[in-house]
Amino acid sequence: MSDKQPTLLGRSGGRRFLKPFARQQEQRPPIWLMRQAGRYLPEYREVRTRAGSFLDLCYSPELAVEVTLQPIRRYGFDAAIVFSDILVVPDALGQAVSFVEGEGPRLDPVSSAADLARLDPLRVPARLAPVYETVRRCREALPAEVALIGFCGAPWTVATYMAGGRGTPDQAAARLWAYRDPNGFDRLVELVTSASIDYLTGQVAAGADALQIFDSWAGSLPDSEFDRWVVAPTRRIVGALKARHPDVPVIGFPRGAGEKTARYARETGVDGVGCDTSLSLGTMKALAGTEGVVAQGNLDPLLLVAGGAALETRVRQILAAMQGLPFVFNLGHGIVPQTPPEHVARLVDLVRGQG
Ligand code: 1CP
Repeated sequence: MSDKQPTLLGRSGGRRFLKPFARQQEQRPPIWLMRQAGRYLPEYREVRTRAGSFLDLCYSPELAVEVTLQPIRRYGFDAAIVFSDILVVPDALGQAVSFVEGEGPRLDPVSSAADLARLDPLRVPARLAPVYETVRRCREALPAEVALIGFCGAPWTVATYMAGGRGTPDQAAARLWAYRDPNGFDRLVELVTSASIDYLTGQVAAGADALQIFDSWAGSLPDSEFDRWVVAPTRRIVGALKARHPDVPVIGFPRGAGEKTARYARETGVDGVGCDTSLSLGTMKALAGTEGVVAQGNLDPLLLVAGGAALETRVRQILAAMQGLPFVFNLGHGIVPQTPPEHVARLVDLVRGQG
């Protein structure tokens, strides 16, 4: 929004990624990709094997820095995203979290006031200190022109894992809890919201230049619940961050929010909106134009697997539609493991105008 420009102008410096947030959009947009570090890269798989458990990797600054930098070395993206996971917050609160090879996260589900009472916000700073150390070392190691993005999961999305004990197709455990006992569920969301504010603040203090809030399951809530569980907690996080660090852009990624995305942009106070694959280019243009936020997105990750003419055609369409608007090129969701690394190189060339 126009009243955000003066504060965000200060920090863009030479970092191309920050320019759209300062309304200094250049001819070619900045590019980074959600989940740009990960299993599609052989050098990631090598470090992952050495690390032992996935959480050990998240909490080992030396290894986490290495996998954060791998995609920057290979592709020269305009931003790095610190290597961690959205589920380090429940882990830090004291919920047992593990990652089962090939199956994803497993948590001891929380479902009652007694379960909540066992979670302890006072554990969070010490448990997450290694992530802050990773941020510090990444900022030191990165080329000056590459921005560093810190992140957390949005309270709603993190709560769906905490309540369900795993990634679920319909987020039923959290939705049912929210319907049956909204005040009890609110205590869980509040706990995660406060921990997330501390977590993001710690990442900025350690050197993060921008932040992203991943609300991967925002789309599972009906209209009647969306404001309470998606908009309100996100607004609280953005407000707290802005009070402390007005010059650090915050991007929200309300995946699946569809027609509610513009309301989300307006009411949460985010500077940028991550657009999922389902949003039309018309909607993205309206977000970046009328709504006054930076639009980020929204190439289908499977086009990056397919490659070839289909990839090129769509990339050119997106670039043409967003020309001149505040825009960051990204996918509409994370890179999938079967992505051929050479297709990522081709994408970067296309966006940089060398294709
Ligand atoms: O063994 C492995 O290598 C596990 C794969 C993996 C990776 C590479 C997981 C497990 N997490 C991560 C890192 C990660 N996760 C990053 C940093 C790397 C980068 O972006 O380059 C980030 C930003 C995340 C965010 C994340 N984790 C989200 C939000 C984004 C999204 O994809 O929707 C979510 C929902 C998670 C939970 C999670 N962690 C891991 C998996 C497999 C999942 C998804 C489980 C499910 O499908 O429900």
